Amino acid sequence: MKLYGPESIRNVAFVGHGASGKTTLVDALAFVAGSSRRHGSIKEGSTLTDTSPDEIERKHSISLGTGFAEWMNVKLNLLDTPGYLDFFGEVVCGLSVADAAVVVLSGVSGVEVGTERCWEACDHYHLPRILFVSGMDKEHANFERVFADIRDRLTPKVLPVEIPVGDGLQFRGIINLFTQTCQLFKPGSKAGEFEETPVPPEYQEAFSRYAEQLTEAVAASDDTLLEKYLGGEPLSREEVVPAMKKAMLAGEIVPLFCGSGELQHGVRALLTELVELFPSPAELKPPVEAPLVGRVFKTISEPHVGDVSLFRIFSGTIKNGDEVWNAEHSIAEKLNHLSVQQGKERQEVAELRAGDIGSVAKLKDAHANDTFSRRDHPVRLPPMKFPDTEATSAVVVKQRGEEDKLAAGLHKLHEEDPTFHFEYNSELGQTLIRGMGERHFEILLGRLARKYGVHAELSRPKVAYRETFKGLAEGQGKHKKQSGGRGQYGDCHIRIAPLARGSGYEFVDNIVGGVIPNKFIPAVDKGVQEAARRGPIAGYPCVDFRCECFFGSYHDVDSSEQAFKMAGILAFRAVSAKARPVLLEPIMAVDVRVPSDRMGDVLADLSPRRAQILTTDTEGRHTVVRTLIPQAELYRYSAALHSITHGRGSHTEKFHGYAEVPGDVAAKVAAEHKKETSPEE
Ligand SMILES: Nc1nc2c(ncn2[C@@H]2O[C@H](COP(=O)(O)OP(=O)(O)O)[C@@H](O)[C@H]2O)c(=O)[nH]1
Ligand SMILES: [Mg+2]
Repeated sequence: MKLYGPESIRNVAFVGHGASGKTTLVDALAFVAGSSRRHGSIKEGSTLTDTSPDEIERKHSISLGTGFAEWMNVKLNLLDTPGYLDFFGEVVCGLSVADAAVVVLSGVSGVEVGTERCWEACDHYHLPRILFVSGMDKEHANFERVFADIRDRLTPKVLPVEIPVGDGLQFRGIINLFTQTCQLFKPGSKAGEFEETPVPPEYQEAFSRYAEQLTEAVAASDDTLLEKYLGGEPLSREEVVPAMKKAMLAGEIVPLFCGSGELQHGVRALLTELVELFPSPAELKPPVEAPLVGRVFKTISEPHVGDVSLFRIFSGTIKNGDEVWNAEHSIAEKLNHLSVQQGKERQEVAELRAGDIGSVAKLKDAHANDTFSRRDHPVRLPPMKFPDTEATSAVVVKQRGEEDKLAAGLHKLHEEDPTFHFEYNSELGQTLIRGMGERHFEILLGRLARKYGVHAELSRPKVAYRETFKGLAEGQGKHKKQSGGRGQYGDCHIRIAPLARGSGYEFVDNIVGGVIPNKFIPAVDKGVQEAARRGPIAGYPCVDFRCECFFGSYHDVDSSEQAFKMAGILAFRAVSAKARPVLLEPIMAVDVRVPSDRMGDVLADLSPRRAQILTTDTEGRHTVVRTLIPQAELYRYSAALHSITHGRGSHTEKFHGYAEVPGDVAAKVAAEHKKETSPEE
């Protein structure tokens, strides 16, 4: 491969809603440029960037795929991202190393949830972007409708640079306002063959209207051009393109193109626009000044190869075999077999320069978010910000004895996917996983089975209930045993009193006159604490109470720490049942963000979940509802919210505290506990 310097590289992320045509378009771009050998298809599972068995089977992207197209002596690095929100972490990985984005829309569906979400993410990264309406050949595709949709729901700064000749099944050409020419497709062409013609007469009116809009908007962004324009002089393509590029960088213009990735229409023109309208890394400021800065934005573990790390260089050059410094883990890594990815294929290269994207296999300890630098100039780039997890579940192995393998497999999955987390909760005796949604979990479990040989399934997470007391009570615990030899004697009187929520446990020694010798009092405390691990209602740990030991007796010979601990246990058991015990449940602070027009349905769903609504605030078209919801009511909430809002709602959960469980619910929990502890009944 040729060597490319920063001025001849473009890093472009392809983002948008699922099934809008991103993967097909990326495949077509690489193919039309001559950089990949064949034009693949989703149907046949042969695209450049949907290469994992999951993606081929499900016919949609799941993880970030990378390829490149060499065009006009420029290397276009193409980052194909998945559209489903469950895999939004991959979009973040892609955008964090892109200098620009193509937002792909379906000519049939226009602006969708995923489009809006990706648009916001591009805003966050301040990326210049191009809008591309793909699938113009699909039945019911309609350019004008999609254009209006974009103006209404994404940005008023959209400016068509191409308009189609015919929509849907009539789609037969593209008029380019830059070149002022029309490409008419050869009938039946499958490889984008076209004939260049003047603008057809029936399109003259639309052409003039859009061309006028375009010239005016571009002229308005540049003083010299504006003067010329107002003076009535025509603007040439050579003048318009750089001015537009500048306006795009400033976020003032978003050009709109159209075509068909499947039929490769509009693909050559798009290649040229990507080169001409998007900035090269040479034109952008690197995030920090240092001789070498590279970000690992993704690791993929591949069978037979091991871990492959994808990285982008922001400054400096890396040669094959170079050693780089990973300041995150304070280790040096040797980059052998330096490569670039073309889909799943790796092409070895001698060196990669600033701005470029490459890959390297078998590093010792490199993960997404790590930075490559030089040991004498260590750098750690600020981490990519991944979305908060939306869903929690428990996971169990199907076959006993595979628990260790499960933990190892989950660990690998987490290393590959920063939006996936897991932990073993020893109190509940469950492995809990957190991620973006049910679809995300499903994919992860499939990957776990295929790659790591662990078969596991989702199960409902148990709830970490607590117990506490609402009343005062006192009583005695006496442990006395006389079974030949030395006996055992311990006797204590305790009082239980409630404490404020969150205060934990307190022990008060109120023994007077040495009725219990000092050395045995801590043993009473120990006994109470041990017994309080299993509360009187349903065996959950007791919290937020004070235990006061105020009286007792002892025996000169038979008393021991062990005996007083036993007395403490007996005392707690006797007194706790009388101190009006109640069940507490974990409450989560849940922020739900939904389109305001779905608020009614969302609130209707929240009420049976025993939600306490704190505030509702409007943010543009959205409403954010802050609520407190018992954790027990949140199982599969992300899936429910998804279906109520057609994918437009999202939520975050954070532990808030414990609160008393209403009587009817508590009775159910207690009954379940009884069933579990005495299954023979
Ligand atoms: N007719 C037609 N079908 C397309 C076009 N682009 C994509 N498709 C089909 O639409 C579906 C989704 O395409 P895909 O590239 O996976 O979309 P992505 O989810 O955005 O990556 C697949 O069945 C494609 O074959 C197009 O330009 N024309
Ligand atoms: Mg895709």
